Amino acid sequence: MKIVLLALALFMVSSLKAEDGYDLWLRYHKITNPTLLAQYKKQIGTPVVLGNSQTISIIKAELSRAFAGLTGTSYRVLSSLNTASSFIAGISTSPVISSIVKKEELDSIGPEGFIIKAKPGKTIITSNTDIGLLYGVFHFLRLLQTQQPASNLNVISSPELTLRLLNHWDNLNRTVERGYAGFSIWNWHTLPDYIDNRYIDYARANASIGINGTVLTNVNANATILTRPYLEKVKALADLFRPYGIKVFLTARFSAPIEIGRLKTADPLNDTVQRWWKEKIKEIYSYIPDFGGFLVKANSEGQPGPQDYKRTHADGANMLADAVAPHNGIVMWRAFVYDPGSNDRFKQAYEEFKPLDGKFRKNVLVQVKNGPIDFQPREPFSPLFGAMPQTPLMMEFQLTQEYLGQGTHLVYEAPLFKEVLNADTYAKGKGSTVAKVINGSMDNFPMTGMAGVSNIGNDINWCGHPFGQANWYTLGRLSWDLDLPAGQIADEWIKQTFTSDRKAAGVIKNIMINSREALVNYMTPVGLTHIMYNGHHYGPMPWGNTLNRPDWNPVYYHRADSFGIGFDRTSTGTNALAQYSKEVQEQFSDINKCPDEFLLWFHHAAWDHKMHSGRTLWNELCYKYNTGVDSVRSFIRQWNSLENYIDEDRFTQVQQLLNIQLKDAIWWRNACLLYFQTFSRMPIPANYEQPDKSLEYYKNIRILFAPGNAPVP
Ligand code: GCW
Repeated sequence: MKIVLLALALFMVSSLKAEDGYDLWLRYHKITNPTLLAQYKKQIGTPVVLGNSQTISIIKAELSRAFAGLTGTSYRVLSSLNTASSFIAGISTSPVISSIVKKEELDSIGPEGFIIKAKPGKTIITSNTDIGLLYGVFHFLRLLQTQQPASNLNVISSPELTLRLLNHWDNLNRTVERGYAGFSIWNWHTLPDYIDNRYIDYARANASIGINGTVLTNVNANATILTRPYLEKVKALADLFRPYGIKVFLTARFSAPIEIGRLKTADPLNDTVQRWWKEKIKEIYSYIPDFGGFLVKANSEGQPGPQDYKRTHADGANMLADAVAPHNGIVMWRAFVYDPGSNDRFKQAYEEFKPLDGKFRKNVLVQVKNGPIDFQPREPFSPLFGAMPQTPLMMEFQLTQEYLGQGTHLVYEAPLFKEVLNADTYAKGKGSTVAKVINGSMDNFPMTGMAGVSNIGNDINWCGHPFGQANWYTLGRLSWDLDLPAGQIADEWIKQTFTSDRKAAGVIKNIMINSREALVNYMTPVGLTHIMYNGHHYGPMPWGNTLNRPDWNPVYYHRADSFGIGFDRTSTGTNALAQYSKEVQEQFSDINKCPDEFLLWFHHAAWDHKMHSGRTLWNELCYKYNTGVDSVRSFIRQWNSLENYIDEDRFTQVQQLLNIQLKDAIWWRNACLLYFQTFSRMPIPANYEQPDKSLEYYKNIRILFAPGNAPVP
């Protein structure tokens, strides 16, 4: 018996080939369940893909690769029908399709949607365009990879948002601002002549989850990208990405007319400046006829912008919008601004943008970060959502984990994204969720979007931490369908990326689903925010008070004193709450009703304030910090139970990273509790682990070369 078990264990281990993560969620490993395998083989039968274009060739290649991997049998994907054709993919104009799929169905899916119909032994995938067909094919392959039944399907699907984008904060010298996965995947030096296979795999991966655009360059922009030699490089990428349905966008440095155009000004109302941009944009379109347009960070953190000339954000955005409009381009203008004009950084984006509602051209979207401050572990939704009914607002989430443990912590972000999307703005009564603001349904906008600040670099596994890929995957899937539950996205990703073993997949899902709350607990519980280390933002620095802008210092955010802790944003404080609708204000303004997880976002609460849990605020902090640490311990135990289910390389990699995460969680807990204790003067309850080092020890920790913090060239 023992020998049999040992042999079985050895077999399991040796059958799991080392994986480096490069294949992402497109591994196409062989289906081991014999019933499913037989069903899939029957559905595939003799596959045919109709049509003739680069995209169609891509579809054929993907299907051959996937079918061979999933079934262990090689397939030739044919180009024309015969009587045996059992799997048919083709756009709606093919007669065989129009005889099966109803016109109303095709009309309902728009240019990017798709339809899949299957009955035993027959599968039809169709759409109105080749790109829609590509999405449909990837959807079908996802069903197979996640081992769903495939012999009885009636899928009619189209994307909820029109712009589903990655924002790369990649510099031209290949450093990546807030990048934790190596250098930029864009090798500007060897482009346009050298085409790295990664560019193609990047496009495949994005297409497989419906991402249809990429902003190649950092929002802290360098005008050089707009010069001829660089446009040739951009063109090479755009040509590669086009057949995958991916449009290329660039960041526009507002002062480009001065820096590369030798003008004296970049004033958006100046004729010469306007003419310069028109010419420049014409040149861009001569290289890239379907260029998407610009993403702009202006008058924020030292970036140039229209306010340098006493003009508004609308003046700046409209000038660029007018120049790209004849080419069908768009402008995404970021609302991430916080010049210290008011008494609370929370309020600044709203104060600058709300008055501009209705003043932007039709081809402008305002891109808003999910929260009012900056991608913290937990923020209330930005009060701009619901406050600009005449302006399409797009969502900006951060996939790269700048404030979420960076490249070493396992944090699945879908629960964070869903929390924001489901938040109710009450802008038009109950049910006016953030999701309804950004999907355009509340105010009737045809152009909608969501962007994720990319976590991709040139590390072999793309995202550094093996679980970082899940956040990229989430961006694609959620921007296609905002209703997808975090759990379902995790299920899909785990099965495709790691294993479809039910028990193992369940364990991984449990870790993922709880990971964000664990991080909140060991970093910033009860509504604490922005108490990370200066500059690189890795590790705790709640005592930080040395930077010359007050709103860059942690003490600005937590305001701890002998009375208590937290930022009073009610009417007795900065009254930032007034930026929300009445109903939202009511949820937060009463200190006794405010949900515990947002307490310190809105109140300066006494150390002995009674929480909903029944504990005092101080004891709650101690409890939460310890719970966060315990959660990571439990992640480690759970992960360790998977040794026989995951290939050794990825198993060990995650295991080591989880150990770093635990060390960091303990560092966070001890440093924060010891520091806050200097104000509360209360003991850490004896039932918790006591810090084994002094506050001085933690204050003296220096992480000098944390990644992602390179100065912008
Ligand atoms: O959170 C801050 C980051 C900056 C970033 C900025 C932004 C690109 O620390 O690195 O700059 O946000 O979003 O513009």
